[in-house]
Amino acid sequence: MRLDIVTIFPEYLEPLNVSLVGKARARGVLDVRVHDLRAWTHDKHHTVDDTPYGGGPGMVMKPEPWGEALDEILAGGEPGLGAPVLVVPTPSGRPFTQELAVELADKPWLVFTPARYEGIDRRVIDEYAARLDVREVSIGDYVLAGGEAPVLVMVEAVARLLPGVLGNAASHQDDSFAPGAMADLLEGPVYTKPPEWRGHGIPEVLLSGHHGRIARWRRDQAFARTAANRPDLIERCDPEALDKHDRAT
Ligand code: 6GU
Repeated sequence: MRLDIVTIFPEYLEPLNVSLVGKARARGVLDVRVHDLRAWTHDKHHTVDDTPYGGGPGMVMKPEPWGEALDEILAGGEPGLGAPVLVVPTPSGRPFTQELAVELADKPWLVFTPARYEGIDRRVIDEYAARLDVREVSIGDYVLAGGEAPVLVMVEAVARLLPGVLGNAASHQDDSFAPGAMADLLEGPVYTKPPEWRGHGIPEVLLSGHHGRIARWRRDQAFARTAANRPDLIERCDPEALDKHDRAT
């Protein structure tokens, strides 16, 4: 998978050299290219922003550098790659979900345009929406100073779904929010050695060797955690997915 990221803070994307994403890059599974938007400015101060039409606070990112940057990146696709999906991080976008991560993980090429200030001149999005699949995406209901942290979030969520990136293919089968996993419940608690730590033991059932009872216990824990932390997920889940035991809890 190829990823292009255009930003005025290339250093902000350094974490993409570390851990899971860093290893996927080193192994050639991911081809990540970080570009400095200011390379497509032509004035002495490398200006990327200007005051908003209609007045109001803050600054807006000028369209010309984005247009030149995106045109050059789009023209540089290898044969067979086709057109990229353009992912525009913005608090006004559609929610980023596991479902969208799964959809994006199937694309050969993604281009991200993390913005600063009050965002990018709308004409840039309109221009490329006429030619490309453009997704305006938010990572949650809070406001960040820029789209770089959301890009780190989205790239990690997508990269771990790529074939061969996670050590164990089964390890995302029952992720919280994985489609169809554990009937959309959050994951429950996990334990490892030692069997006693600071006076805390391990739930007996996990030491029992009874796979059926262990699966039942894990499901009950997942249900209890979901009810406590995300009652909204219980309310909108299919009643068929809840058994008698859940409904009594
Ligand atoms: Cl994608 N960008 C910014 N600036 N703030 C956000 C966001 C994105 N998602 C949630 N808050």
